[in-house]
Amino acid sequence: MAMTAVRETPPASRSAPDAGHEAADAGLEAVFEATLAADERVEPRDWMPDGYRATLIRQIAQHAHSEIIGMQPEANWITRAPSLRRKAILMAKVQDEAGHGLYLYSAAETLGASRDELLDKLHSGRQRYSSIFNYPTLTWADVGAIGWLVDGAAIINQVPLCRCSYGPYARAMVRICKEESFHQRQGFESLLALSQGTPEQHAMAQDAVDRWWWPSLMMFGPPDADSTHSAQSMAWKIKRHSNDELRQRFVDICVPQAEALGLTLPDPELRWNDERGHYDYGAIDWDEFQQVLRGNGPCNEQRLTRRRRAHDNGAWVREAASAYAAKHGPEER
Ligand code: FAQ
Repeated sequence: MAMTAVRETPPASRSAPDAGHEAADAGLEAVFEATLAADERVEPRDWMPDGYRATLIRQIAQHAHSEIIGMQPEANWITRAPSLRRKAILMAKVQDEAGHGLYLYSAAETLGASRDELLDKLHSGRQRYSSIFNYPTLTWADVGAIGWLVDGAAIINQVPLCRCSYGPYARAMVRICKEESFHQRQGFESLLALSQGTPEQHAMAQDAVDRWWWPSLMMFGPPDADSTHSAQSMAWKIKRHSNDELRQRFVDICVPQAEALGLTLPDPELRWNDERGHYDYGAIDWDEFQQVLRGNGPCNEQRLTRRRRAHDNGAWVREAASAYAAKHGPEER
């Protein structure tokens, strides 16, 4: 929490009360910039530029929607999990994702964007969710591949967000990252069991990795040269690293993990580059990424249709909660 500056009465307006709005705005902006420069947190009560607020709402909403839509591909396998233990683990994981969505919608609410408004934007296609959740889960091994690769990519992307300049988002990310870290390990362990199982199980694990690898690399967003928001978001310390930096970090971490799993990554150009101190990797199909963003991925339509239906089916719960609140008042809730 930023403790050094009093934002509600900035120096400019205190020393020159008649200097007008411009001086007051400049004073507020100076306090905001000083907070960023000191690596302190901006809090909901603080003044912030409109663009900073809008960028955070966009990113946090997109993130929250991803967590909620991201429940669908894995929930697809709850009834078909191969054992009671795997089923219990998967149910807990999917519930965790719901919880992440709720922390994030709450963080967005502190910026003045209500959950109803954000859900409405998701349902009407005016806000995005991550491209990765538009791919199907065809076999049980996909659940392991999602845990290993998708949660793995999420961690790489989200650990730096624990240092995001906006306090409520940064704090939500701390808890989310702890849980994602657990998810990633369960995915790895599940894939390892398959990889070391029968030849059919091994082939199933390899097939899942072959299908999820490239879409996982796309999760980090477009290449830096095409990233419209990165420069400003990094200046505002919302993002701490560029899309390509994080993507590279992910590749570097995954290669030895794939070896430990006894699986290969589907990229013939993947090789260690001594000069760069990183793995080189092949070209990503950015046309496919753009198609998925435009709504033409394999599951876009199904994901949104199911989400809208789940929301409609939950209308009676929202009505009952509101009626209860109206009857009993806030103190009894
Ligand atoms: N999918 O200028 P940039 C999870 C859009 S993890 C869809 O680079 P930015 C956990 C972007 O919105 C997944 N759209 O954008 C889990 C922008 O379009 P706009 C969620 C994408 O924001 C695991 C345009 O492209 N994680 O859910 C994607 O600076 C397992 C230009 O891009 C987060 O959201 C994409 N992959 O950087 C749950 C993390 N990439 O809005 C269940 C927080 C880019 O102008 C199961 N978000 N776009 O119309 C971020 O860190 C950033 O928003 C990036 C994109 C890095 C995703």
